[in-house]
Amino acid sequence: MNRIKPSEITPEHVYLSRREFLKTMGIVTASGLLSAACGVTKQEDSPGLQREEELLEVYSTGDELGDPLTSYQDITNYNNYFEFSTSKVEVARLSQNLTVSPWTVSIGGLVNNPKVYDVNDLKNKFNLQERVYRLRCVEGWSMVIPWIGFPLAELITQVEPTSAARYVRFETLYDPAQMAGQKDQWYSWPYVEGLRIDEAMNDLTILATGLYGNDLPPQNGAPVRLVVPWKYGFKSIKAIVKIDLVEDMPLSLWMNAAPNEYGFYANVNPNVSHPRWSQTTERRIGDIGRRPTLLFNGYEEQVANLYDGMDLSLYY
Ligand SMILES: Nc1nc2c(c(=O)[nH]1)N[C@H]1C(S)=C(S)[C@@H](COP(=O)(O)O)O[C@H]1N2
Ligand SMILES: [Mo]
Repeated sequence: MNRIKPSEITPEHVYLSRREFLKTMGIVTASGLLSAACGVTKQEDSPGLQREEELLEVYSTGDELGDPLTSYQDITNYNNYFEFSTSKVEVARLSQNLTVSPWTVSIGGLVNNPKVYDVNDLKNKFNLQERVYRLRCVEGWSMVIPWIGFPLAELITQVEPTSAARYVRFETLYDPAQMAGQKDQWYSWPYVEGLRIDEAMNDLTILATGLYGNDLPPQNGAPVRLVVPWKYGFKSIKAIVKIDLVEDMPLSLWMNAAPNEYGFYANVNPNVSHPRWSQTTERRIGDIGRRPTLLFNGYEEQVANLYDGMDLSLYY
């Protein structure tokens, strides 16, 4: 979490309008942050104002490339979540009644110390942090999202993978009674995704439990989802119930559905086209026009070494 530097104190009128902005998003109430329990920052002596200022600072700074955060409204009303709908603008409404508590996540497979966590224990045990990441969907749109989460590496270390473990496999809840989209026989439910173990251990890879200072809403993957910001958005699997350390490369839902269109690696790469469209540019939600897409979604410095010696043009 960034601390406010004196040189960055916001002029009061700007501060007040930002506060109004957060209020309309439900982030701030008259009595302070709604997210008091989220654990993003330490409880201080003057909780309300100080913590608001810290969040306002993060939220007004945008990402490290200087682009503003996508609005809470857009992040929570333009969603890919095929368990509920193939229409991005219908997901929010159709997912509102998903039961997200109680919720357990089991972590097992090739490990010495398998665990089953209640999601609240995950939130208490691991050190929740604010992470502002770009999300680039394979369809050619993108957002900048302030997640709350913790490094997946911390969880993996807890379960002690054996030397046979080479990949991590993630699975979404399977419950067609709640997720009507899972009645669609075209897809092999539940949604499955995977990472190589070194990708999973990279510091950028988080399990997210919140955004904009609050718990995740259902449409964004509550109560816990993966976020892998240098890969196309479909890798960032929502509503996770099961994580397994495995020996063989997992077969994801998208690899199974359309193997010539969606690969295992799915690293954001403007130089490798999707079979049906170019990936050189993207539309940032809220912007007019398009912008260039960046190799590894702008995280080249942090992750390029994971792919040393690989011909990136071969691994869609
Ligand atoms: N279980 C599940 N996870 C999923 C999806 C999905 O349909 N089901 N869609 C993916 C896609 S294509 C994208 S772009 C992101 C969108 O995340 P957001 O709605 O939080 O922006 O979620 C990913 N995770
Ligand atoms: Mo996506």
